[in-house]
Amino acid sequence: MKILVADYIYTPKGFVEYQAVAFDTHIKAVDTLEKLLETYPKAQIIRTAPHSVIYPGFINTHVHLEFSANKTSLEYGSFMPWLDSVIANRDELMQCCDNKMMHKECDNMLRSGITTFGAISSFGTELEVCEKTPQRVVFFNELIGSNAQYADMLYNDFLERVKASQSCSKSSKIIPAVAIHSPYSVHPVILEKAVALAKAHQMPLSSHFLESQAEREWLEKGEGEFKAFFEKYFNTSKPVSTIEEFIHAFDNYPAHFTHAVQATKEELAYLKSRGHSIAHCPRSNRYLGCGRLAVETLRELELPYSVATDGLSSNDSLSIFDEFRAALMLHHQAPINKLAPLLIKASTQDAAEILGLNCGRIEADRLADLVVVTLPDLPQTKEEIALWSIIHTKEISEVYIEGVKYV
Ligand code: MCF
Ligand code: FE
Repeated sequence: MKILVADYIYTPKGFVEYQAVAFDTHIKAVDTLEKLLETYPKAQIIRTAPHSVIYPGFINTHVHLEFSANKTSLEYGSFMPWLDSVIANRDELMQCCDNKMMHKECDNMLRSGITTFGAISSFGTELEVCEKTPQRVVFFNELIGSNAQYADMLYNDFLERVKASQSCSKSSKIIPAVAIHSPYSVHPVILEKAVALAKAHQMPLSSHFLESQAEREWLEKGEGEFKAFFEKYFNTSKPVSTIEEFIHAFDNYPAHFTHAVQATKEELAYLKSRGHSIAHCPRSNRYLGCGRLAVETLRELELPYSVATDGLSSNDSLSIFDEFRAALMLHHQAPINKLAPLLIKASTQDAAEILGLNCGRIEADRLADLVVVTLPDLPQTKEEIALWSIIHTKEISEVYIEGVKYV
């Protein structure tokens, strides 16, 4: 048994002062050190540095580790030129991206306080790294393929990858999951099969959704920048689904939709009514010229959302604190002191609930995934702790996953 003592603890009831957390693999209790010692007299006491805050480990719900080699290869600024540059550079980027590189990015995530991440896997090449990393990994096997002719072959390849991740799940913290690439790139027949598979095995399910204006124009009218793209690469000039058809494919099983920047309020309200949620990637959206997700509308609709970095294919780091700071800047109209605690909640308890994980909250019986953030000085009020944590944290001071210390 360990007892971690800090000036502040972020609990579901807010920040509490002068308390401590008792845990082994799971959290046992949150109380004063004196009280905890009465119950656990032999526990190892760990005292954190002054001005430290204990948070639940952060959850980065959406990252593409396989694209970690990108620095300047892909074109940022606008979605279609970016997608063209992915097609042109993908093979080389994959070749350069070895286990060492992906392992380093997992370690960077760990040092930013990420104890769980959702790995969107296009090819399955990061499986070994995800098996070995200390973090819990929701391993999202990606299904892609809009051409009916190749759909079965692509679906079978996807099934093989799902099976491989299922066999790893016994000896690691891997949780097998399903990712639909997007409404424009997945044929409705295999989309339906994949959603049914996720439901049958109760696997987390996600999809990129209404990321760019071009995507919306293509799905609605079969026009715009995507038209030339599909004509050039796939010899087709009609989208495989409408927005409505795509959304309805998920009617019977909740999914985590990434981006949704171009979704209307009505569409978002429908997603809410079906128990879905959104992954918000502020830097990716900005770098690919996709616009700003109206998080205030999500709040109004009570549509749950998480915060995610996306991959280095559309970002400059996989740090969750870098992402929080970017979110504070992107949503410049929002009162900063209100937004900061919402981002923290989105990346801990909301993300855990969305992915069906027993972590993300510091309370009894949750997995002991804990992160210590040390502020450079005393916060004046408890209400400011979230903001100071986001502003000042480049690296966290300590990380525990299922009670084991990794940083
Ligand atoms: O989330 C971003 C932007 N939207 C779509 N896809 C990706 C993102 N980052 C990487 N991708 C991958 C995606 O998983 O790029 C490929 C897919 O494998 C694009 S389709 C050729
Ligand atoms: Fe993505």
